[in-house]
Amino acid sequence: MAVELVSDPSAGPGDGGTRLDGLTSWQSDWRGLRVAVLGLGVTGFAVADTLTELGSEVLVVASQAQDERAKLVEVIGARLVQTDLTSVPQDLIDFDPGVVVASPGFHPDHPLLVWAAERGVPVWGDIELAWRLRDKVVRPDGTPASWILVTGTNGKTTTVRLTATLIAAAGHRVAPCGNIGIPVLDAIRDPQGWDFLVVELSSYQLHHIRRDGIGSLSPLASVCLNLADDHLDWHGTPEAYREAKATVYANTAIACVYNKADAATEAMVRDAEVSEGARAIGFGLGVPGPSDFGIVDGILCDRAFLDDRHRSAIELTTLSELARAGLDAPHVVANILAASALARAVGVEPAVIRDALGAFRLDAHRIETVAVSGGIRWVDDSKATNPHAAMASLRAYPSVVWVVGGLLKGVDIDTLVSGQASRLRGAVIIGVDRSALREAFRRHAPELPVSEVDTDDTGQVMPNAVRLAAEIAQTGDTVLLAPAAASMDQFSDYGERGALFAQAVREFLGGEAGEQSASGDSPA
Ligand code: UMA
Repeated sequence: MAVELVSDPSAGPGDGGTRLDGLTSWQSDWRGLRVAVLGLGVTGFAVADTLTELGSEVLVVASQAQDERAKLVEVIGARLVQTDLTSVPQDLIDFDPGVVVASPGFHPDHPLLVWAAERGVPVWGDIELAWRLRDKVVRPDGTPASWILVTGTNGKTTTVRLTATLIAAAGHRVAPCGNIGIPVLDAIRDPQGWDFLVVELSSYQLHHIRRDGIGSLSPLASVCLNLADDHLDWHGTPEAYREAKATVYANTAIACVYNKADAATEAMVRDAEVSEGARAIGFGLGVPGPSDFGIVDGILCDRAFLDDRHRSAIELTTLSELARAGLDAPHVVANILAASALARAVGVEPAVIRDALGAFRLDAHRIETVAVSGGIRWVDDSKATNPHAAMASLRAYPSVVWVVGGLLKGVDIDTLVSGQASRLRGAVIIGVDRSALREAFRRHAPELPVSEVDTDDTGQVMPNAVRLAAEIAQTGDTVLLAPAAASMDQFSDYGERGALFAQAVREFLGGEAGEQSASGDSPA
């Protein structure tokens, strides 16, 4: 019996594998399994809630921040230890867990993970746990929902939303989940059940998935949209970040979708261990080869999922139709091609894709035109939290006053400034990490007007940034908030940063702001 096994040394540290290998279903016997859950954000709570429901013994180890979740931990039947998380609490040592489930943000060198590794206690992420439990609610044919995985440095959330929208338009029940903010464990426990989960995975989540065990995750289709330096403070090196991202393709059953403009993603597919028969499908803004998605004379085409792909292609939609929906910025078109490839891989018809794209709108703070006034367009792309995203955004406009800066997370800003200097009318620096930016502008655009918002004046960042940008902007220019940096130095998140920018623009422009609205606007 499982409960006895827990007190058996074979379920303890160093040899948890014996029992854990058998825990591959919601129907498995999870009772009495001692699980330490690290972190009490949305993930930690979902993990604790799931495992207590299954009868496991759960100890949540979290920081001292008091919030509603901390109060709920005992209600759901778990124990909570609150510490500063810098050392291993005695309660955890006494608890002697058979497995540790770490929240995504926990760095591999975190003292608690090092402690687990030294004791031989397996460490899972929430994604591995969710995969093992994916059959809680099954489809009429008895199988669990199929998983489609989406990662990449930029465009993940938009592509997840697009993919889910396209598949739902074909009449399937689809849950977008994962790093977009909905733990996969919450999706798999939804009683209504799903045909597909479209799972956004961060590099952190991918790092925490073990691919060697019996519970190995096998998606129907997967994509790494692009790869550029990000989260180096967490992963340590670009190679470690790349390695984490590459695991998205492991065990893929039907289609490994990669970016033809990004050789790193193609190499990941080439090196991946995939299921027999899985195909590599490229996407790109150029003319597609056989097995690719691409563009011919303004027409988005599928040249992968048709029998006669060596001589013909299927039309999906056109760039002019996308422009009408505000979806024609090059990086958005790339996301659309990737999402279409994933949707076609699971059988969605081209006509369904065309109609669904016509009705699709981007989320707020993603290359969103907030006003056009006096011939100047004001665009909120606060979601551009790293240089790669900011580059895609800058490339969508010919002449830009760039509002840039925040927390640079250790990444290189120099290349972005040198590469995009020619399209800049000027720049306004915000945020705390400004020396690298100042230096990059001095080196690569010494004549460019560059203004700075005072770091001390946190509440006034955006009104000041908008005022300074307006002093530089001329008719035909775009004032673009694409900070290339995280927001937490001066804002609660990128959403607040973008909302305060939009508010400041509207206040600055007064009555003129309504001259043209965001929807239907499209970048050059
Ligand atoms: N914590 C510590 N010490 C650590 C790590 C975490 O004390 O070393 C604490 C945190 O302060 C928090 C708790 O542990 O109280 C858990 O935090 P967490 O940051 O791991 O995460 P969750 O709240 O569970 O949210 C996570 C993702 N967060 C991160 O990966 C940092 C969410 O992505 C995701 O939506 C959610 O799981 C559901 O899957 C957010 C994110 O910023 C949006 N992701 C990064 C990104 O997109 O760039 C990767």
